[in-house]
Amino acid sequence: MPLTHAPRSAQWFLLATALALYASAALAQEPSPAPLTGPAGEPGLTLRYFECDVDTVLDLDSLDDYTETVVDAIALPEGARDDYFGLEFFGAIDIAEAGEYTFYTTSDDGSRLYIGKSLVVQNDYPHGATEKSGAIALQAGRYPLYVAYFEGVVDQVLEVAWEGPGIEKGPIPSDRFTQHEKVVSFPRDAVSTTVLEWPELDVTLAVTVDTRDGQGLAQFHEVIPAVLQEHYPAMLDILAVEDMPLPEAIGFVVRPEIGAPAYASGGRIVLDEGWFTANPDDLGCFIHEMTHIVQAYRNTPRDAGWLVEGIADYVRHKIGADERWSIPTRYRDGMDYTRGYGDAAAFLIWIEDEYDVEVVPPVNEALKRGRYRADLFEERTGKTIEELWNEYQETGE
Ligand SMILES: [Ca+2]
Ligand SMILES: [Zn+2]
Repeated sequence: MPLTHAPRSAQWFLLATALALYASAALAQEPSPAPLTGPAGEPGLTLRYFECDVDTVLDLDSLDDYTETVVDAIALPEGARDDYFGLEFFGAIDIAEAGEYTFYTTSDDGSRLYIGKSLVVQNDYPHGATEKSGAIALQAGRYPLYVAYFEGVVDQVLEVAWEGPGIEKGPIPSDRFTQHEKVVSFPRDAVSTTVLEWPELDVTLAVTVDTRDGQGLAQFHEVIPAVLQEHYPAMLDILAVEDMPLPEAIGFVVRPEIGAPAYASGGRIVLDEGWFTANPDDLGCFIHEMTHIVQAYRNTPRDAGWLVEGIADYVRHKIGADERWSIPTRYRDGMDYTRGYGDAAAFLIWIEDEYDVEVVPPVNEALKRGRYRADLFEERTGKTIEELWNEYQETGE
C-alpha cells in the first residue's frame, strides 16, 4: 500500500524556507581573545560558591545567591557541602611566553574553562570524574580566565591543569592569577518559552527551548513551537487518553555529544547539537520524542518494550512532519518488530490497514493505564502477535 503523508501546509513551507535561510548562515566564531591592558589586579581569583541543584554550569550565571571569596588556586573549597553546589572562579591568568597552550579540567560533575570569552574546555553536564582539554594560541600578556563547576550527587572532583611553551602539564601556579572582573556570561535570549494554546481542545503547552549550547540553532526558538502548534492536536488524537493528564510544559535542550540524535528523559527532550546542526530539518525527531513525553507509560511489561519506540515512530509516520524519513511499506529481510522503531511502526500500520481496526490507540491507552496485555492484539484482530507477524512476513517479495 502507498505511504501516506499528512498534507503539506502553507506553514510547513514557511518553516522549510526559514530552515533553508538559517542553514546558509555561517556560524559565528568567537574572535581570538586579546590580552588585557591596564595594570594587573591584586593576586588571587574570585570564587563564587552557590548552593544549588543544577545540571549545567550555564545555570550558575543567572543565580544571585552566592558567597564570594578570593582564593589562590582552582580547587574544591573547604567548607563546600557534599552535593548540589556550584563554583565560579574568575580573574586573569598571566601568560609569560607566546605559544599554544592546552588547558585541562578533570571534574565530577561538569565544568567549563574560558580564556576571554572563548570556551576552551567543554566538560559540562552530569558525569563521573572525566578529563577534557582544549588548546588555544595566546600572546604574552594577561587574559581573563573563567572556570565554572557544579556538583550534583555522589562524588565531587575538580582539578585544572595547563601545559604550554616550557611548561609541563600540571596545576597553574598561584602567582599566575590576578583579580579581574568576570567577562563570561551566557545569552539569556538563548532560552525562550512559548505558551501554545489549542482552545478547541482546551489544551495548553508551555514549550521552553534552550540553545545555550547550540548557538547555530537559534531558529529552533521558532521552529519547535511551530511544529508542535501544527501537529500536536493530531498527536493527541492518537495518544491522549480520557481523564489522564497531558504535560503542561516541555523543555527542548540542545547539548553537545549526547550519543544519539535526541532522547526524552525526566520530562524534557535533549537534542544533539552536532546532529541538528547537520540535520536542522529533522522535524520528525521532535514528534518522535514528544510522543515519549505524552506516552508517560507506567510499568511497561517486558513484552511491550517494542511498543514504546514502535509507537513513537508510528506517530512520527502518521504526522508526517518532514519528508526526509520513511518506514518500510512491506516486509524486508532482517526486519524484526521486537526491535521497535521503524520495524515495529511498519508492522503496526500494516495490522491496522490489513484488519481495518485501530490498534495503537487502545494499546497506548492500556500502556498508559498500566494494563497492557499482549492479547489486546487478539481481541482486535482475532490473531496473536506471532500469527500477525508471520502474515506480515509474507508481504515481503
Ligand atoms: Ca558527582
Ligand atoms: Zn524513542
